[in-house]
Amino acid sequence: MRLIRYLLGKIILWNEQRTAPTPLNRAKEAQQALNQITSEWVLYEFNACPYCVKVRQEIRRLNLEIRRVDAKRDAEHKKNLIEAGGRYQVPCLSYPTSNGVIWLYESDTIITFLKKQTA
Ligand SMILES: N[C@@H](CCC(=O)N[C@@H](CS)C(=O)NCC(=O)O)C(=O)O
Repeated sequence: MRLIRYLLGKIILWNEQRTAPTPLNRAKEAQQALNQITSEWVLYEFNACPYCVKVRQEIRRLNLEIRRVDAKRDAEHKKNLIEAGGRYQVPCLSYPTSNGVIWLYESDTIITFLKKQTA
């Protein structure tokens, strides 16, 4: 079972590389402004989670700089996700607002949010 999970993980990561999208090209100033906005955003993820891959590919395509943390291997990030986010589920995007930090779950919801921010 462990071996199957290991091999599946390898295939997921290999396929992620194989299908990596070309990043959008924007004007330097626009990219800098966007980088500033996303500088405090954090994506909680597992390395070989297919839902996380989906979000990572969209982050690549949209050419966003978003810090990624491993919520499986790193106990501190795992704890933070559960306690502050409320659920141990990845992907989860956390970002600060004037009303506090938002913890956004569900890959499709995250992707919709990312697209909106860059529209
Ligand atoms: N519907 C969710 C599914 C996410 C999901 O199932 N994530 C799995 C990892 S692939 C998870 O967080 N599992 C929690 C655990 O393993 O404890 C999405 O699209 O984001």
